[in-house]
Amino acid sequence: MALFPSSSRPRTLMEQLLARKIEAAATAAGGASSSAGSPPSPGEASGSGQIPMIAGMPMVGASGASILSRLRRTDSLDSTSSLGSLAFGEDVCRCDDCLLGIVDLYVISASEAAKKKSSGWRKIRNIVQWTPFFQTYKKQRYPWVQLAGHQGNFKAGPEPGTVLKKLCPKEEECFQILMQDLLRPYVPVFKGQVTSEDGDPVYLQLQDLLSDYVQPCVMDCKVGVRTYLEEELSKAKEKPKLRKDMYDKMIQIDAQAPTLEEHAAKAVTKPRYMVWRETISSTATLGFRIEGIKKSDGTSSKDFKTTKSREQIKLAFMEFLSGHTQILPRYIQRLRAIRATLAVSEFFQTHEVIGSSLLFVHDHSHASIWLIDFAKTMALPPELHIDHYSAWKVGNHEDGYLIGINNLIDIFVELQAALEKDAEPSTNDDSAAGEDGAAGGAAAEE
Ligand code: I3P
Repeated sequence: MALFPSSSRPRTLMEQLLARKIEAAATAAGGASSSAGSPPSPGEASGSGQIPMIAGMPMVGASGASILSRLRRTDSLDSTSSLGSLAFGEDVCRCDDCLLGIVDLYVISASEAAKKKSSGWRKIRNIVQWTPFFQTYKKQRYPWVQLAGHQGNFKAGPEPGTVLKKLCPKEEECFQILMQDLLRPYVPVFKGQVTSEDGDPVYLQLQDLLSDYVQPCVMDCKVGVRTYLEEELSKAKEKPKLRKDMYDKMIQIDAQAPTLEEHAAKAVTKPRYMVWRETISSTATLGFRIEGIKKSDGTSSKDFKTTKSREQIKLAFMEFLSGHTQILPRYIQRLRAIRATLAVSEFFQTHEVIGSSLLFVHDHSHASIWLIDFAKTMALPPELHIDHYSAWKVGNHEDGYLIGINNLIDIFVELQAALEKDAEPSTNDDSAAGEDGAAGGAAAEE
């Protein structure tokens, strides 16, 4: 099956990256991917419908448990083990990671499923950027992909279109405060906890952010100049823990990056890895980075670890827009509304926001942005004030969140200005066109 529809047009950047990944996967994984069948072509993917997310019904305590008990528990929740999933008797993974498109590849293994009486979802990391199967929701089929976040932390909700996120007490605290804060319209609605009958971990039930979209494009951008907590840093100093997995991820990108000692240990500490990740991406310089993008044709990519310059980011944003450039002003408007609300939000004034993302979602007719992921968002000591903009020094808790928001707005505005300039009727007077373009850009900044 062809990876991409045959056409005379050149492959886009994302298609080239995906093709490279598929070729590598074919070599590396061999039979693994064949057990899942051939990956769907974007042509097939584009026949997909909505991605179901959170419907939102309170499910605390007994009622939640009774609904959960009807579900088939399929796997461990440990993010380092195989993927957990609550299945509805369909051969699909319905976890939120998958819904949001942060994945790698999930395949179902019939033999495992039969042996373990589980769905046998098996995770193959970093092989291809779409899943080899389709979910069915409201009689629509769509490819199951995922963009970012810890694998295994999310489950499909007990009712179609709901999502459960593994409970993190700090994140729950944030959601509770956010539900009373001015930021409430910009975060998924928190519907309470859901507990399983057999003592399985408790989940947070969150609003489905994609349910109103048809074949949505989804992008996850992690905001802030720092992605680790000060406490992670101090713990690592007290008791350095070497991470082989992080060393492996590091050399995959740049074999020269580790020091001689790190090469000898074949391991690095987490803060060392996190700081390195920040500097190879746009986190350290622009205060945000792209974690993953899923396009409306069903293809997705997480290959943005070295996307650092404004130009690289603009290219990625254009891929994300997938031709829906009419959506740009809505994203700019929403980002400005978020910035204005952050300025008056008590939550924002009293919290250090680390590792939190903005989720961009659009289809051909509408678009929105939400603040998501608050597991590393911490209440500041009462006497401490941060402006989310000043440079971070150990102890001052600055997160650079507003640096990221400002740069996101600027970059979207620059893209809009460039598109407007391109759309202007061509003129023989090049100098006049240049001046008009500059004026257009300035106007768009207003
Ligand atoms: C991961 C990313 C995550 C981080 C995770 C890293 O690196 O930085 O934000 O989780 O740490 O492995 P990458 O994106 O390069 O894969 P936290 O933000 O929750 O710390 P982990 O492996 O300790 O979960």
